[in-house]
Amino acid sequence: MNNETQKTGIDRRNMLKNLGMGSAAVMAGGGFTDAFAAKVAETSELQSRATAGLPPIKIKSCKAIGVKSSPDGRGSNLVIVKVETTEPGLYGLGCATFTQRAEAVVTAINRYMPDFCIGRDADNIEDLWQSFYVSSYWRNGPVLGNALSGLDQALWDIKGKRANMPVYQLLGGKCRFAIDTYTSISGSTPEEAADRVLAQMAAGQRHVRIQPGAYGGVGSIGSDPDFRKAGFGMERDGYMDQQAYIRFTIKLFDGVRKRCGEEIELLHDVHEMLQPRDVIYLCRNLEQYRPFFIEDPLSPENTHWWKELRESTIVPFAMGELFNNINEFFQPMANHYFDYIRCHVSQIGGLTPAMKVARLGEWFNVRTAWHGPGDTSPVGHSAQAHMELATWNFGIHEGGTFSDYLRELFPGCMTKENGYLIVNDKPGFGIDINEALAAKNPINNNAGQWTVRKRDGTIVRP
Ligand code: GCO
Ligand code: MG
Repeated sequence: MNNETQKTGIDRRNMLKNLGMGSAAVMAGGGFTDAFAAKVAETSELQSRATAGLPPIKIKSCKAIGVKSSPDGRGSNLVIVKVETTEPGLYGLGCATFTQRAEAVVTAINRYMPDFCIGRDADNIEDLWQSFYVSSYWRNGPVLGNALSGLDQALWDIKGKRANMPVYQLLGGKCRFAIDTYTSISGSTPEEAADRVLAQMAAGQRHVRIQPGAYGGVGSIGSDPDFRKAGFGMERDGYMDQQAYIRFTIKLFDGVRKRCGEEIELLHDVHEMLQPRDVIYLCRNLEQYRPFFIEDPLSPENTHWWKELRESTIVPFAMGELFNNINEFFQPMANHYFDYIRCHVSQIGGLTPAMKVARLGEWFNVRTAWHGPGDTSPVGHSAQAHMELATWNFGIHEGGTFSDYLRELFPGCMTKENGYLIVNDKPGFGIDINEALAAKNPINNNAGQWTVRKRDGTIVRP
């Protein structure tokens, strides 16, 4: 017996003795004895059994890395959280991207997270999540939600690396060999859209989202609105003709379905930009083309329309991009109002809450379609993919095609073949960040363009 096993053996005997004394005292109503408290606090024995002999690890540092998604200074602002631990070389990455307010998220992370995190036990993800969630008293909004998502994902990455397993193994292992995806195309005419869908089909995609240019047809349908002529608002404000958009979208589905056939799955994102009654009209007209799903049909202000919308049409719905809190999912899921969960995992709080919604979805036959555009970083896409591999009620993954620059920036980035995303089987999320390259492409305060008006200048809510 070497010194270590000898010591462990003695510790175990002492611990059992003390635990026995402690529980007797508790049962007798005497509270914890000092010996029991000391033994529980001295975690080495219990901890080493729980972590297969690995030493406990604490959070040593955490910081934000803000980086552009393309090297020309345009593209999305991506925010990554990097959490380092007391184990040399062991760190985790998480996605905290809120592209429109990226600098606010960076501040939330760099100014508030280190004080909160440093010295805490990196193993206790649920406890860290619950305590960070209430740490500012006010909660349930973006920015802090993004910061928490980044922290949470980084902790899962650490957990996987520590266990020497990909995260999907920790979540229950694979339910499928790879992850099916949808890609998005737009067309200024149904013919142009059909050509692009055919090209995607030739590249192996089985699901394509079709849009008339930008969301709501902004910038492509009608270009000379009255508010601009009247000098109302700003010159750069977008214009949306809601009825023209509806008419165009119906023609788009008709043209694409006729040219591309029945095999291809077609999707569409309303992006919350219509009034509920108009959504009902649109969806009823799209039913004949059998959409795979219609995305975000209602704005957060109109969610009381769910019952009526659901009863008015049979098209499947994906919902939740603008949800801030997983509690928002419970009622609509329990009522079967929608069919796909669509939250921004990098905003709703990370894997810990997202897995709760995903598992709840299995109960109500609702599948996952996490939000995954260009303003979800490759780290965020990987985190989603690990959940998707391990979630029986997975539906579809958005996007997942990455440029050469993103592949250099995020070594280990997933690959797509035949429309399927493949994760590498490295421990954690299997993805890293090239910090030197990131430093050359910092984020900026380009907040995107979300001011869209109707003809008379009224703001459209996305
Ligand atoms: C999608 C989304 C995005 C959002 C964007 C906002 O379905 O992919 O609606 O494209 O508009 O993430 O920043
Ligand atoms: Mg969307």
